[in-house]
Amino acid sequence: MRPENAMKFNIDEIRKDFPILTRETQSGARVVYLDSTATSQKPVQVIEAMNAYYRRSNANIHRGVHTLAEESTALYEGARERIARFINASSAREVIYTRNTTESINLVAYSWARANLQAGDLVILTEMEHHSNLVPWQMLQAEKGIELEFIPVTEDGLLDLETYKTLLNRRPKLVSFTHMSNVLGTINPAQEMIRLAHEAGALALVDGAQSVPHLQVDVRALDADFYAFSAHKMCGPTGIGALYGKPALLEAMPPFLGGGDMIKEVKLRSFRPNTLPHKFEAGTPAIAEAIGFGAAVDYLSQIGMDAIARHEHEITSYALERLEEIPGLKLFGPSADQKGGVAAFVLDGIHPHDVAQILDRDGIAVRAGHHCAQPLHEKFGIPATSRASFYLYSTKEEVDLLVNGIYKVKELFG
Ligand code: C6P
Repeated sequence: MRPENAMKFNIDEIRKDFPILTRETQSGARVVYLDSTATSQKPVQVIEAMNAYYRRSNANIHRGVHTLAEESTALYEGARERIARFINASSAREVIYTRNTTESINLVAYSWARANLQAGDLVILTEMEHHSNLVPWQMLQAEKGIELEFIPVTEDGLLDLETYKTLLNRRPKLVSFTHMSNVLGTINPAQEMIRLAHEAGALALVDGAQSVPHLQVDVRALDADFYAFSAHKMCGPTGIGALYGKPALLEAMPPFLGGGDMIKEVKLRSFRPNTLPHKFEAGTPAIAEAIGFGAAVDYLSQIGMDAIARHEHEITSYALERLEEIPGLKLFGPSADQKGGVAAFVLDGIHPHDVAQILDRDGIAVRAGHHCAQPLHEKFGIPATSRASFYLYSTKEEVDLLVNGIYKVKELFG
């Protein structure tokens, strides 16, 4: 188990770990960072771990016997061990380093799905998926003639589980869904959905891009077959993510990319793939980033995922309460009890991009657009939303600044 609550949750102390939170924009406004769903900020502990690696230990991994190569390999593999523990995988060989959630999902689509799915086989997705859990399956549909069905999203931003149960009667081969929506914030009942998928004879792939950073995720308790996530949304660097997979599945899957490090032996006309997890990691990987990823899970573990989730819940409840007071503002997604720290909204008669641009004048960073979930926006009959999102360093004061900023936007547009 991960070490929990080793330190008391102290927001002032936590904010000191994030140097970027004290910077100002060109207009002299202090940055109010409300875009952690796009990417989180990085604490000094992560920045320093990567810095120290380049200053002291930089060398390629798995290739040399010299001191630096051994140190570098130990740091890279040590990070994997800690990431595995963080999601409660039973062993580090079940954790494949990838570039991000997108690549993790593509790994499953290219390796497992191309080897196991045929024309007519059904894959169930949901209407709230990020493009990274839609497009790889659409590509496979075009290539192999698989079928796709979608669990509908209800008006209040939840998955329609009755329809899911009906779809399962069609004996899908795979159910792939997001644990937490990046737009609605909805936390889906992953354990129940996976159990139902298994009862129907399907495997379950979970997009954990938004859940692993914010919730205590236990892949074994969930019984997920595959679980995908990105370091950059959980205080880690960009350029690295992970795919958890059950070892029996990973063992049976063909390699994804070919090249150095993923092989045991190569002849002119053949090769033998390496053991797990290296079989899926071709070429020189993102070594410093893996070390930063390890430092990020150490950081989050030290604070405690339960404490982080409690703090985010408090901030989100407060934000929803305050935003709901604003005339002409419509929020999307369920109540705070069923969602993570995301508040996507539209303002009557004002384009979401204008909202974001005007907020930016006061240093308030929110994202505007379809957030790579275009079909979900279409479902709600809107092209875009403005989205504020919260993380362990977010404060009620920042929520107040957002609300004041929105009133200013309304005034400006009359
Ligand atoms: N969502 C957002 O602003 P990558 O880019 O591979 O690290 O993560 C992709 C991804 C997959 N699933 C979900 C649920 C996500 O939220 C994201 C990334 C960011 O909402 C960037 S578009």
